[in-house]
Order: sequence, then structure tokens, then C-alpha cells
Amino acid sequence: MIEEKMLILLRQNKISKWFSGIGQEAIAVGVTEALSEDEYILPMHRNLGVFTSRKMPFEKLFAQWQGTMKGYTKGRDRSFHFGTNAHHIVGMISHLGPQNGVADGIALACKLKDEKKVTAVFNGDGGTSEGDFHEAVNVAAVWDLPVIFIIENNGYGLSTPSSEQFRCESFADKGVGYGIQALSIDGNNLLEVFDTVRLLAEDLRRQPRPVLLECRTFRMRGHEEASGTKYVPKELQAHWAAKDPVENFEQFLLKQGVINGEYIAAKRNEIKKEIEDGLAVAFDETHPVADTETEVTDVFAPYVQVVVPPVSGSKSEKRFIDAISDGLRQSMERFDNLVLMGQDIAEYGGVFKITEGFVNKFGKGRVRNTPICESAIVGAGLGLSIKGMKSMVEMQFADFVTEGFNQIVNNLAKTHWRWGQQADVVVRLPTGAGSAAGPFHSQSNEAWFFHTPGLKIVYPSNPTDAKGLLCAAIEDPNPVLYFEHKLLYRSIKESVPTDYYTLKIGEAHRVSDGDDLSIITYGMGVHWAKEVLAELPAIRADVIDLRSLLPWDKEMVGDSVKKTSRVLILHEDTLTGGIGAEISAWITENCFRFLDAPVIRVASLDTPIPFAPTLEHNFLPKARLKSAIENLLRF
Ligand SMILES: Cc1ncc(C[n+]2csc(CCOP(=O)(O)OP(=O)(O)O)c2C)c(N)n1
Repeated sequence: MIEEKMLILLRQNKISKWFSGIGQEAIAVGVTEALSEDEYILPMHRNLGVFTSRKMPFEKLFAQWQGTMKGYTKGRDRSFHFGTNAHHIVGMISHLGPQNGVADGIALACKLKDEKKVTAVFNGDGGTSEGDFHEAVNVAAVWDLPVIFIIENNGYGLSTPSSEQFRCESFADKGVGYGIQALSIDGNNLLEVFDTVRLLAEDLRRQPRPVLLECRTFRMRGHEEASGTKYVPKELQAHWAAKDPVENFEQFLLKQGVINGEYIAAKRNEIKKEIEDGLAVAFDETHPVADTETEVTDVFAPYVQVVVPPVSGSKSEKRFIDAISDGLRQSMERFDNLVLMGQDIAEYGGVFKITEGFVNKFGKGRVRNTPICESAIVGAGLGLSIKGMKSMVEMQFADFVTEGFNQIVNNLAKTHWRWGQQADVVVRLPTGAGSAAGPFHSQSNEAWFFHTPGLKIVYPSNPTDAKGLLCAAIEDPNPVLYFEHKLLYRSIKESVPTDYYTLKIGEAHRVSDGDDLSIITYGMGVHWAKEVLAELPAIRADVIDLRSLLPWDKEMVGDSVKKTSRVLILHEDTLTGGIGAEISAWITENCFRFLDAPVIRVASLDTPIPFAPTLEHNFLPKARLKSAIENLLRF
């Protein structure tokens, strides 16, 4: 009845878009009714029945679709793109497949907490072509996660028929490949869906493992109302019209004498009123009044960092890599809800040996080897966070973060702003060049993320900062990307506090004090600046190590510019669109009248990173730094 009403409202131009689930209702309703109320469901765009079966108040649901404040996203996202922990529903992002990794994370949390709960995630048949689907099913198989991967096979993905989407006869055939149970059922038969899911869920709660469940059905209307169904053969439409799940179930109940005409009429009236009342509330409200401060504040989960000093003065000499390992180990001791995930990080200790010995101390549950699937694992991090856990996801090399890119920029970064759910995930990224490792093991890619609202980025340059910022990143309930330069791992060491401590995210460090020029840099740049300045003893530079890139310390940068009037920004990343461009723009906008010379950027060449040491040396900015400093001072 809601669907019918929406079609009318659409024709009246009162709503903006509608994805109809007519013909597929038995799946959403059957699955939801078969699970316990506190078991998470991750629905797709046609699954209204999940929301109604979870008894979501109509006025709030309709307000969400209208983009008003009474909805679930303060008008920030549309249709079914929202989640609500009160109803144990995690709505989709438009990208479809990423839902599956999130479902894995929720199921993992349930398993680690021994809650004996099942998680159900919906997919269209078209969406199963995405790598995300494969990654998540595979992870669930390897980790024995109690996830029911539902595939609503409705014959089309937008206009693309199944024959152009996949070759398998039945999705049940795919189970063999993943080594898991898979079933195919009549998705238009409510009782078949309900019974199948109920029995599966009982079994999965006892013996956690994933199951693929194909529900055969048909999409009776267009992909969304505006796109029509011209490409659908008439006979096919007629064949499935006769199998309408709602009508058939109603007939069945009538025949069984469970309900009668009177009951149906009364029920219809009751629901009609509920819909009208809900719409009245939703339409009564206007679109939210924009308040920039709220829009900006809500990007992050509320959090005021309380810096933790080391309890004693005890220190020991540590290399950069030891400091990271130490911070990670002490964070694991401090937060028993922290889970580490990454390739080869368990018994092998990670390719750089940062987590060596961790499995023995913390067990395989919390120190998890992952298959090679960055997207599913970052998604799982969000799932863990939804269940109140923390996670650290290790990229084997920063270069491979491309495979988890969507989950970081669209899921981790946007979830709090969209529906108030924090994404308590740290992603560690071993980064940087200098070891002649070529274009795919040496990149600096912090700028890709620097542009994304909703992320924090830290990038330490020394062991003390490495430990303190890692602990701070893990404490922060928001997504933090932690860049660690591989060349620093074993090349520098210093005396580092042995106790647990944190450093303030967003605070730069003045490495040296001087009046001639400001060198603003981070990571390896700090070491290059020190080396080059050592060759120029007459020059007194204010060297600022940013340490945090998002947010970055505008106050310290501003103060330095006012003091020196000459600025050089140095970074290992390539020049165009790098972080230096943003800092330079900010200085021009805010400190123009203090400048005696243009702001200079010294960065890597705008090319991919070459392999041969001579070419790599030429690519990196260090060799150009000295003359750039001299030129700036001569200006
Ligand atoms: C990554 C990505 N690519 C393309 C789209 C555009 N798109 C939205 S829904 C859809 C079809 C989905 O088909 P299917 O998964 O079978 O679900 P159905 O709509 O049939 O329920 C497409 C192509 C998208 N949302 N995300």
C-alpha cells in the first residue's frame, strides 16, 4: 500500500524518485520476520519490507524520503540510504556491493562477542558482479561468519538482462566455489522465504558460517519509476504477474480461513490511515534550514581528545618501526574491543614484522590474517564499529589502498555525517619512496584522501610521534589514516617513552626555530630539510613538521609565516594537487600581507615513481631543495 501511494505521489510530483519493490515483497518481509529484532539486516533499494517489518514509524520513514529533519539523515541523504541501530538496519550507499563487507564486520563482532546472532545482507543479481560481493563472501567463508547473503534474482540490473550480467544457471552453483552452502528458492513465496531463513538462522547461530541464498523473483516495474519497462517482454511480465507474492499470500490465507474479506478491509483501512497520518507529518515539515556550523560539525563523531601523558619518565631506545609496534601492542592492551586486520599480520607478523608475536599475546580472534581483499576488510572495519568495536586495518603497502578506496572515501568518511554512526577505524599505510621499489610500492597517496571530508590523516616523522599519534588515532572514534614511511622504519631511532601516551592530532611540531624562512613539511621531508639545512649553516629556518595533515595546524603555520615572511613547502608527494597546494592557497588567502616572496612548493615530479635508483633520485624533491631555498632567500 505504501508502494501504491508512492506511485501516486510521484505522478503528482510530490516525491522525487521511487525504486519499486513490487513483485519482490516476500523476500524483504520473509527474511526480516524470520530473524530476531536485534539481528542486523543490510537492505538494498527495493527492500521497503525490511523497514516496515521492523516497525519503523511511517512518519520518520516518509520524512527521510522527503529530506526533512524528522528523517534519519537530517536531509543529507535520500531514500533508503540510512541506517538505524534502534532497528538494527544498516542502509546502503549507492555503490551496492560495499554493504557485504560491512555485513561481515557486524557478523564478526557478533562472533567475537559470542552473541549467537545472524546478519543478513541483500544483493540484487546485478550487484553480485561487483568485486565487493566476491570479496565479502570469500572473507565470510574463510572466517566462518554467520552471514546470509541474499541475492534477489529479479532478472534485470537496470535494463541489463541476466544473460549479459552473469553466466551461471543458478546462484546456488556459486556456493561450491566459495566452499559454502548455497540455496535457491522461490522468492515470491513468503512462507518458503520465511521458513528457509528461519531454519538457516537457527543453524547459523549454533554453527557460525555464511550461506548464499538466491531468491528467484521478478521486478514488476522499472528500475526506478522514470525509467519504465519497455525492454521487458510482455509474456515475461504476465508470467510473473500471476505469481504476485502479496496477492498469492492473501489468497492462501483466505483459503485456509485464517483471514476473511472483513479482516482484509479493516486491515487496509488501518494501514491507509497510518500512511495518511505519516504523510501528513512528513509533508508538513519543510526542508531543513541549513546551518553551516552543524553541517561541518556533524562530519565527525563528537570527540574531544584528552591527551594522555606517559605515567613515568621511563624511556627506551626505539627505531621508528619498534615505536609503531609498541603503540599498537599497548593499544591492544588498553582496548579489549580493538581488532587488527591485515594480510600476513598474524603468525608471520606482517611483511615489516610490526605485529610479530601479537597472535601469541592476543589470539587469532583479534589479530586476523585477511585474504587479499582491502575493500571487504575496510568495510568489515565499519561493521565492527557499528557493533561498538575498534579496528586497525593494515594495508600491506599504501599503494594497495586503491582496492579499499571506495570503502574509505564513501563509507568510513561519510557515515557519521549521513546517519550519525561513527566509523572507529584506523587504516595504517606503509608509504613512500627511496628504496627503488617502483611505481606500485613507493607511492605517496595522502593527497587522494586529504580532499575527502570525514577523514583524519596523520603522518609522523620520528619514533616518538609515531607511537603517540598511533595511540591517538586508535583512541579517536573517527576514521584516521596513519601514514608511516617505510624508509624511516629502520633508519632512525631515539629514546621513546615506554608507557602508553598520546599526542594531539592536529598539532604540528617546530623542529627548528629561525627567522630567514619557513619550511613546512612532514614525513621524510623533515629529514631532508634537516640534512640540507646542515649544509647551509648561515641560514636559520623555521622548520615545521605538520605531523597531522587533516586537520593541519594552521595556527603554527600562520605564526611562522608572520615571523619569516618567506615560505617553502616541501613534500615527497607529486606537485600538482598535493597538500602543498592547499597550504600555499591558505597562506595566500590568510597571510598575504606578511609575505615578501611567493610561496614556493618543492615536491616530486608529476610522473609515476620510477624503479631505477637514478631515476627515483631525480623524481624525488630532495636534490632540488637546496637551490629552492637559496632562490627563495634571493627573491
Ligand atoms: C557501483 C555502481 N555502479 C552502478 C550503479 C548504478 N545502478 C544502480 S542500481 C543498478 C542496477 C542494480 O541491479 P541489481 O543489483 O540487479 O538490483 P535491482 O535494481 O535489480 O534490484 C545500477 C546499474 C551503482 N549504483 N553503483
